[in-house]
Amino acid sequence: MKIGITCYPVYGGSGVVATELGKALALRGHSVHFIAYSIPFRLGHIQENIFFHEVEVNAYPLFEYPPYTLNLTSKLVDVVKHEELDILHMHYAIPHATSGDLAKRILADSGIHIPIVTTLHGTDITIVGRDPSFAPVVNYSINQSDGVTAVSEFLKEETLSICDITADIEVIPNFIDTTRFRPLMKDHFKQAICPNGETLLVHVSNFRPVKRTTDVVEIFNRLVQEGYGVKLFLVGDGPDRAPAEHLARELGVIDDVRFLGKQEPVEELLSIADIFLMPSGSETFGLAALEAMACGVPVVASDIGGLPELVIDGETGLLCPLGDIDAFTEKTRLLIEDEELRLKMSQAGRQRAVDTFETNMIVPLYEAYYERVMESVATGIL
Ligand code: GMT
Repeated sequence: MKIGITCYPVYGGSGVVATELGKALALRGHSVHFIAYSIPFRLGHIQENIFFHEVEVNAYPLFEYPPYTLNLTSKLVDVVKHEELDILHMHYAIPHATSGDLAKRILADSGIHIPIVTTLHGTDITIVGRDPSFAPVVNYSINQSDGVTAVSEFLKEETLSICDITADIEVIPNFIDTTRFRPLMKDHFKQAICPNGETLLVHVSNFRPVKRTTDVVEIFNRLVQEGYGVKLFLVGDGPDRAPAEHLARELGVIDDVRFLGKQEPVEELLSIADIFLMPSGSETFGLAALEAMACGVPVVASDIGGLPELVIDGETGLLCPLGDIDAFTEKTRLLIEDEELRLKMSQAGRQRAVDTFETNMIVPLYEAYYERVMESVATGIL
Protein backbone atom coordinates (compact mmCIF):
# COMPACT_ATOMS: atom_id res chain seq x y z
CA MET A 1 0.00 0.00 0.00
CA LYS A 2 0.98 3.64 -0.42
CA ILE A 3 0.05 5.28 2.85
CA GLY A 4 0.07 8.98 3.77
CA ILE A 5 0.45 9.81 7.47
CA THR A 6 -0.13 13.22 9.02
CA CYS A 7 0.67 13.95 12.66
CA TYR A 8 2.03 16.57 15.01
CA PRO A 9 5.74 16.04 14.45
CA VAL A 10 6.91 17.54 17.75
CA TYR A 11 7.21 15.95 21.22
CA GLY A 12 3.98 14.18 22.18
CA GLY A 13 2.29 10.80 22.27
CA SER A 14 0.24 11.07 19.09
CA GLY A 15 3.31 11.99 17.02
CA VAL A 16 5.29 9.12 18.52
CA VAL A 17 2.53 6.58 17.74
CA ALA A 18 2.04 7.90 14.19
CA THR A 19 5.78 7.83 13.48
CA GLU A 20 6.35 4.38 14.96
CA LEU A 21 3.35 3.10 12.98
CA GLY A 22 4.78 4.54 9.75
CA LYS A 23 8.20 3.01 10.43
CA ALA A 24 6.66 -0.38 11.18
CA LEU A 25 4.48 -0.24 8.04
CA ALA A 26 7.55 0.63 5.95
CA LEU A 27 9.40 -2.37 7.41
CA ARG A 28 6.45 -4.50 6.33
CA GLY A 29 6.94 -3.35 2.73
CA HIS A 30 4.49 -0.44 2.42
CA SER A 31 5.47 2.98 1.06
CA VAL A 32 4.91 5.54 3.79
CA HIS A 33 4.64 9.28 3.12
CA PHE A 34 4.76 11.55 6.18
CA ILE A 35 3.07 14.89 5.53
CA ALA A 36 3.73 17.41 8.32
CA TYR A 37 5.27 20.82 9.01
CA SER A 38 8.56 19.27 10.10
CA ILE A 39 10.21 15.85 10.19
CA PRO A 40 8.63 13.79 13.00
CA PHE A 41 11.21 13.71 15.80
CA ARG A 42 11.04 9.93 16.21
CA LEU A 43 11.63 9.26 12.50
CA GLY A 44 15.42 8.95 12.63
CA HIS A 45 16.98 7.94 9.34
CA ILE A 46 14.79 8.05 6.24
CA GLN A 47 14.57 4.51 4.86
CA GLU A 48 14.12 3.41 1.27
CA ASN A 49 10.30 3.40 1.39
CA ILE A 50 9.77 6.30 3.81
CA PHE A 51 9.19 9.75 2.37
CA PHE A 52 8.69 13.15 3.97
CA HIS A 53 6.67 16.04 2.49
CA GLU A 54 6.95 19.35 4.30
CA VAL A 55 3.88 21.52 4.64
CA GLU A 56 5.05 25.08 3.98
CA VAL A 57 3.25 27.75 5.94
CA ASN A 58 3.52 31.08 4.15
CA ALA A 59 3.91 34.35 6.00
CA TYR A 60 1.71 36.53 3.81
CA PRO A 61 1.32 39.80 5.81
CA LEU A 62 -2.49 39.73 5.68
CA PHE A 63 -2.49 36.40 7.50
CA GLU A 64 -2.06 37.39 11.11
CA TYR A 65 -2.96 33.74 11.81
CA PRO A 66 -1.49 31.64 8.96
CA PRO A 67 -4.16 29.17 7.73
CA TYR A 68 -2.16 25.98 8.39
CA THR A 69 -5.23 23.78 7.86
CA LEU A 70 -5.40 25.00 4.25
CA ASN A 71 -1.66 24.68 3.63
CA LEU A 72 -1.90 21.10 4.88
CA THR A 73 -4.95 20.44 2.68
CA SER A 74 -3.12 21.66 -0.44
CA LYS A 75 -0.11 19.51 0.39
CA LEU A 76 -2.31 16.45 0.95
CA VAL A 77 -3.98 16.99 -2.44
CA ASP A 78 -0.59 17.34 -4.09
CA VAL A 79 0.95 14.25 -2.45
CA VAL A 80 -2.11 12.01 -3.00
CA LYS A 81 -2.17 12.99 -6.70
CA HIS A 82 1.53 12.78 -7.49
CA GLU A 83 2.49 9.84 -5.29
CA GLU A 84 -0.76 8.01 -6.09
CA LEU A 85 -1.49 7.23 -2.45
CA ASP A 86 -4.05 4.55 -1.53
CA ILE A 87 -5.07 5.92 1.86
CA LEU A 88 -4.50 8.87 4.22
CA HIS A 89 -4.14 8.29 7.94
CA MET A 90 -4.66 11.43 10.03
CA HIS A 91 -3.52 11.40 13.67
CA TYR A 92 -5.32 13.83 16.03
CA ALA A 93 -8.67 15.20 14.96
CA ILE A 94 -7.94 18.90 14.72
CA PRO A 95 -6.96 20.12 12.21
CA HIS A 96 -5.71 16.93 10.57
CA ALA A 97 -9.04 15.13 10.02
CA THR A 98 -10.49 18.43 8.80
CA SER A 99 -7.74 18.93 6.22
CA GLY A 100 -8.10 15.28 5.21
CA ASP A 101 -11.79 15.71 4.56
CA LEU A 102 -11.28 18.89 2.53
CA ALA A 103 -8.50 17.22 0.50
CA LYS A 104 -10.80 14.23 -0.14
CA ARG A 105 -13.49 16.55 -1.53
CA ILE A 106 -11.04 18.47 -3.73
CA LEU A 107 -9.58 15.22 -5.09
CA ALA A 108 -13.04 13.78 -5.79
CA ASP A 109 -13.49 16.57 -8.36
CA SER A 110 -10.64 14.99 -10.34
CA GLY A 111 -12.10 11.51 -9.93
CA ILE A 112 -9.67 10.47 -7.18
CA HIS A 113 -11.36 8.84 -4.18
CA ILE A 114 -8.91 8.77 -1.30
CA PRO A 115 -10.07 7.01 1.89
CA ILE A 116 -9.41 8.91 5.13
CA VAL A 117 -8.70 7.16 8.44
CA THR A 118 -8.61 9.32 11.57
CA THR A 119 -7.02 8.14 14.81
CA LEU A 120 -8.18 9.85 17.98
CA HIS A 121 -5.47 10.12 20.62
CA GLY A 122 -6.78 11.95 23.62
CA THR A 123 -6.74 15.68 24.12
CA ASP A 124 -8.21 16.07 20.63
CA ILE A 125 -11.41 14.79 22.29
CA THR A 126 -11.03 15.36 26.04
CA ILE A 127 -9.94 19.00 25.69
CA VAL A 128 -10.42 20.23 22.11
CA GLY A 129 -13.59 18.18 21.52
CA ARG A 130 -15.18 19.73 24.60
CA ASP A 131 -14.31 23.29 23.53
CA PRO A 132 -17.43 24.89 21.98
CA SER A 133 -15.22 26.94 19.65
CA PHE A 134 -14.04 23.68 18.00
CA ALA A 135 -16.81 21.16 18.73
CA PRO A 136 -18.82 21.45 15.47
CA VAL A 137 -15.63 21.03 13.40
CA VAL A 138 -14.41 18.11 15.54
CA ASN A 139 -17.77 16.32 15.18
CA TYR A 140 -18.02 16.97 11.47
CA SER A 141 -14.43 15.95 10.68
CA ILE A 142 -14.70 12.69 12.62
CA ASN A 143 -18.06 11.82 11.07
CA GLN A 144 -16.75 12.50 7.57
CA SER A 145 -13.75 10.18 8.01
CA ASP A 146 -14.08 6.82 6.25
CA GLY A 147 -12.59 5.06 9.26
CA VAL A 148 -12.09 6.18 12.85
CA THR A 149 -9.91 4.52 15.47
CA ALA A 150 -9.33 5.29 19.15
CA VAL A 151 -6.35 4.21 21.24
CA SER A 152 -8.43 2.76 24.11
CA GLU A 153 -11.95 1.67 25.04
CA PHE A 154 -12.03 4.61 27.41
CA LEU A 155 -11.36 7.08 24.57
CA LYS A 156 -14.01 5.44 22.40
CA GLU A 157 -16.59 5.85 25.18
CA GLU A 158 -15.46 9.41 25.93
CA THR A 159 -15.74 10.33 22.26
CA LEU A 160 -19.24 8.92 22.07
CA SER A 161 -20.30 10.77 25.19
CA ILE A 162 -18.57 14.13 24.58
CA CYS A 163 -19.01 14.43 20.80
CA ASP A 164 -21.92 14.03 18.46
CA ILE A 165 -20.63 10.99 16.60
CA THR A 166 -22.36 8.85 14.02
CA ALA A 167 -19.22 7.11 12.73
CA ASP A 168 -18.18 3.67 14.05
CA ILE A 169 -15.06 3.75 16.19
CA GLU A 170 -12.58 0.87 16.13
CA VAL A 171 -10.31 0.49 19.15
CA ILE A 172 -6.69 -0.22 18.20
CA PRO A 173 -4.39 0.20 21.21
CA ASN A 174 -0.98 1.78 21.11
CA PHE A 175 2.02 -0.49 20.76
CA ILE A 176 5.69 -0.79 21.61
CA ASP A 177 8.83 -2.20 20.06
CA THR A 178 9.84 -4.52 22.90
CA THR A 179 13.19 -5.22 21.26
CA ARG A 180 14.14 -1.55 21.64
CA PHE A 181 12.29 -0.98 24.93
CA ARG A 182 13.67 -3.72 27.14
CA PRO A 183 15.66 -3.85 30.35
CA LEU A 184 19.27 -3.03 29.40
CA MET A 185 22.32 -3.83 31.51
CA LYS A 186 23.38 -0.40 32.80
CA ASP A 187 24.96 -1.26 36.15
CA HIS A 188 27.71 1.38 35.94
CA PHE A 189 25.19 4.10 35.12
CA LYS A 190 22.94 3.00 38.00
CA GLN A 191 25.92 2.97 40.36
CA ALA A 192 26.87 6.48 39.29
CA ILE A 193 23.36 7.85 39.84
CA CYS A 194 22.54 5.89 43.00
CA PRO A 195 25.96 5.34 44.63
CA ASN A 196 24.45 4.33 47.98
CA GLY A 197 21.86 1.93 46.61
CA GLU A 198 19.11 4.56 46.48
CA THR A 199 15.79 3.76 44.76
CA LEU A 200 15.44 5.65 41.48
CA LEU A 201 12.02 7.10 40.67
CA VAL A 202 11.35 8.37 37.16
CA HIS A 203 8.71 10.50 35.45
CA VAL A 204 8.62 11.04 31.68
CA SER A 205 6.18 13.51 30.12
CA ASN A 206 5.76 16.72 28.18
CA PHE A 207 5.33 18.60 31.49
CA ARG A 208 1.92 19.99 30.58
CA PRO A 209 -0.32 20.74 33.61
CA VAL A 210 -2.37 17.59 32.83
CA LYS A 211 0.70 15.47 33.69
CA ARG A 212 0.80 16.90 37.26
CA THR A 213 4.60 16.89 37.34
CA THR A 214 4.58 18.97 40.53
CA ASP A 215 2.72 16.08 42.23
CA VAL A 216 5.76 13.92 41.42
CA VAL A 217 8.00 16.39 43.25
CA GLU A 218 5.56 16.43 46.22
CA ILE A 219 5.55 12.61 46.41
CA PHE A 220 9.33 12.52 46.15
CA ASN A 221 9.68 15.14 48.88
CA ARG A 222 7.48 13.16 51.27
CA LEU A 223 9.61 10.06 50.77
CA VAL A 224 12.80 12.06 51.39
CA GLN A 225 11.29 13.54 54.57
CA GLU A 226 10.40 10.01 55.72
CA GLY A 227 14.09 9.14 55.42
CA TYR A 228 14.01 6.93 52.30
CA GLY A 229 17.12 6.90 50.12
CA VAL A 230 15.60 7.99 46.82
CA LYS A 231 16.60 9.84 43.65
CA LEU A 232 14.35 11.29 40.96
CA PHE A 233 14.74 11.60 37.19
CA LEU A 234 12.41 14.08 35.51
CA VAL A 235 12.57 13.46 31.77
CA GLY A 236 10.96 15.80 29.22
CA ASP A 237 10.18 19.46 28.97
CA GLY A 238 7.17 21.74 28.90
CA PRO A 239 5.31 24.45 30.79
CA ASP A 240 5.54 22.80 34.22
CA ARG A 241 9.27 22.27 34.17
CA ALA A 242 10.01 25.63 35.83
CA PRO A 243 7.30 25.23 38.53
CA ALA A 244 8.58 21.69 39.26
CA GLU A 245 12.15 22.96 39.57
CA HIS A 246 11.02 25.83 41.76
CA LEU A 247 9.09 23.45 44.04
CA ALA A 248 12.02 21.03 44.33
CA ARG A 249 14.24 23.95 45.35
CA GLU A 250 11.71 25.31 47.82
CA LEU A 251 11.31 21.87 49.43
CA GLY A 252 15.08 21.45 49.63
CA VAL A 253 15.22 18.25 47.54
CA ILE A 254 16.70 19.69 44.33
CA ASP A 255 20.08 17.97 44.85
CA ASP A 256 18.44 14.56 44.50
CA VAL A 257 16.37 15.50 41.44
CA ARG A 258 17.75 15.52 37.91
CA PHE A 259 15.94 17.45 35.21
CA LEU A 260 17.10 15.70 32.06
CA GLY A 261 15.07 17.53 29.40
CA LYS A 262 13.86 15.78 26.25
CA GLN A 263 15.73 12.51 25.83
CA GLU A 264 15.55 10.21 22.84
CA PRO A 265 17.20 7.04 24.22
CA VAL A 266 14.62 6.98 27.01
CA GLU A 267 14.98 3.19 27.32
CA GLU A 268 18.48 3.70 28.74
CA LEU A 269 17.09 5.89 31.52
CA LEU A 270 14.15 3.55 32.16
CA SER A 271 16.53 0.60 32.38
CA ILE A 272 18.07 1.94 35.59
CA ALA A 273 14.76 3.13 37.08
CA ASP A 274 13.00 1.27 39.91
CA ILE A 275 9.57 2.92 39.88
CA PHE A 276 7.72 5.00 37.24
CA LEU A 277 5.37 7.74 38.44
CA MET A 278 2.42 8.89 36.31
CA PRO A 279 0.01 11.00 38.41
CA SER A 280 -1.72 12.39 35.26
CA GLY A 281 -5.07 14.13 35.51
CA SER A 282 -6.11 12.69 32.15
CA GLU A 283 -4.56 9.92 30.05
CA THR A 284 -6.38 8.08 27.31
CA PHE A 285 -3.69 5.43 26.99
CA GLY A 286 -0.41 6.37 28.71
CA LEU A 287 2.27 5.48 26.17
CA ALA A 288 5.06 6.55 28.55
CA ALA A 289 3.77 3.99 31.08
CA LEU A 290 3.87 1.28 28.40
CA GLU A 291 7.49 2.22 27.62
CA ALA A 292 8.29 1.86 31.33
CA MET A 293 6.53 -1.52 31.55
CA ALA A 294 8.42 -2.80 28.51
CA CYS A 295 11.66 -1.82 30.26
CA GLY A 296 10.54 -3.72 33.37
CA VAL A 297 9.67 -0.71 35.53
CA PRO A 298 6.57 -1.01 37.78
CA VAL A 299 4.17 1.91 37.30
CA VAL A 300 2.40 3.92 40.01
CA ALA A 301 -0.33 5.81 38.16
CA SER A 302 -3.65 7.58 38.50
CA ASP A 303 -6.69 5.33 38.33
CA ILE A 304 -8.21 7.30 35.46
CA GLY A 305 -8.88 7.25 31.72
CA GLY A 306 -7.29 4.42 29.77
CA LEU A 307 -4.66 3.68 32.42
CA PRO A 308 -6.55 0.77 34.04
CA GLU A 309 -6.68 -0.88 30.57
CA LEU A 310 -2.89 -0.75 30.49
CA VAL A 311 -1.67 -1.00 34.08
CA ILE A 312 -3.20 -3.99 35.85
CA ASP A 313 -3.57 -2.83 39.45
CA GLY A 314 -1.58 -5.04 41.84
CA GLU A 315 0.00 -6.96 38.96
CA THR A 316 2.02 -4.64 36.69
CA GLY A 317 1.76 -1.58 38.90
CA LEU A 318 -0.37 0.23 41.43
CA LEU A 319 -3.22 2.65 40.76
CA CYS A 320 -4.14 5.59 43.00
CA PRO A 321 -7.08 8.00 43.12
CA LEU A 322 -6.44 11.12 41.04
CA GLY A 323 -4.55 13.82 42.91
CA ASP A 324 -4.24 11.74 46.10
CA ILE A 325 -0.63 12.47 47.05
CA ASP A 326 -1.00 10.39 50.24
CA ALA A 327 -2.01 7.33 48.21
CA PHE A 328 0.79 7.86 45.67
CA THR A 329 3.33 8.19 48.49
CA GLU A 330 1.99 5.09 50.22
CA LYS A 331 2.04 2.92 47.07
CA THR A 332 5.51 4.13 46.10
CA ARG A 333 6.71 3.43 49.65
CA LEU A 334 5.30 -0.09 49.38
CA LEU A 335 7.35 -0.74 46.25
CA ILE A 336 10.50 0.78 47.75
CA GLU A 337 10.24 -1.46 50.80
CA ASP A 338 9.16 -4.67 49.10
CA GLU A 339 11.86 -5.62 46.60
CA GLU A 340 10.21 -8.95 45.86
CA LEU A 341 6.93 -7.24 44.89
CA ARG A 342 8.86 -4.76 42.74
CA LEU A 343 10.59 -7.59 40.89
CA LYS A 344 7.30 -9.46 40.41
CA MET A 345 5.64 -6.36 38.96
CA SER A 346 8.67 -5.59 36.83
CA GLN A 347 8.45 -9.04 35.21
CA ALA A 348 4.66 -8.92 34.87
CA GLY A 349 4.82 -5.46 33.24
CA ARG A 350 7.43 -6.57 30.75
CA GLN A 351 5.41 -9.71 29.99
CA ARG A 352 2.22 -7.70 29.45
CA ALA A 353 4.03 -5.34 27.06
CA VAL A 354 5.37 -8.31 25.06
CA ASP A 355 2.13 -10.35 25.09
CA THR A 356 -0.42 -7.61 24.47
CA PHE A 357 1.16 -4.48 23.01
CA GLU A 358 4.08 -5.62 20.85
CA THR A 359 4.34 -3.69 17.54
CA ASN A 360 4.15 -6.87 15.46
CA MET A 361 0.79 -7.72 17.01
CA ILE A 362 -0.87 -4.32 16.68
CA VAL A 363 0.36 -3.03 13.31
CA PRO A 364 -1.41 -5.86 11.39
CA LEU A 365 -4.64 -4.59 12.96
CA TYR A 366 -4.08 -1.25 11.23
CA GLU A 367 -3.27 -2.99 7.94
CA ALA A 368 -6.47 -5.04 8.12
CA TYR A 369 -8.44 -1.91 9.03
CA TYR A 370 -6.99 0.03 6.05
CA GLU A 371 -8.02 -2.85 3.75
CA ARG A 372 -11.57 -2.80 5.13
CA VAL A 373 -11.89 0.97 4.79
CA MET A 374 -10.43 0.98 1.26
CA GLU A 375 -12.83 -1.76 0.24
CA SER A 376 -15.86 0.01 1.66
CA VAL A 377 -14.88 3.30 -0.03
CA ALA A 378 -14.34 1.46 -3.34
CA THR A 379 -17.71 -0.32 -3.16
CA GLY A 380 -19.42 2.93 -2.21
CA ILE A 381 -18.10 4.51 -5.40
CA LEU A 382 -18.85 1.73 -7.87
O1 GMT B 1 -0.65 14.39 26.33
C1 GMT B 1 0.23 13.90 25.63
O2 GMT B 1 1.16 13.24 26.05
C2 GMT B 1 0.16 14.11 24.16
C3 GMT B 1 -1.07 13.50 23.62
C4 GMT B 1 -1.13 13.63 22.14
O3 GMT B 1 -2.22 13.52 21.66
O4 GMT B 1 -0.10 13.88 21.48
O5 GMT B 1 -1.11 12.14 24.09
C5 GMT B 1 -2.30 11.41 24.01
O6 GMT B 1 -2.02 10.42 23.05
C6 GMT B 1 -1.06 9.42 23.45
C7 GMT B 1 -0.80 8.50 22.27
O7 GMT B 1 -1.96 7.87 21.82
C8 GMT B 1 -1.59 8.69 24.68
O8 GMT B 1 -0.66 7.69 25.09
C9 GMT B 1 -1.78 9.71 25.82
O9 GMT B 1 -2.38 9.04 26.91
C10 GMT B 1 -2.71 10.84 25.36
N1 GMT B 1 -2.65 11.91 26.37
C11 GMT B 1 -3.75 12.28 27.07
O10 GMT B 1 -4.82 11.74 26.96
C12 GMT B 1 -3.55 13.40 28.02
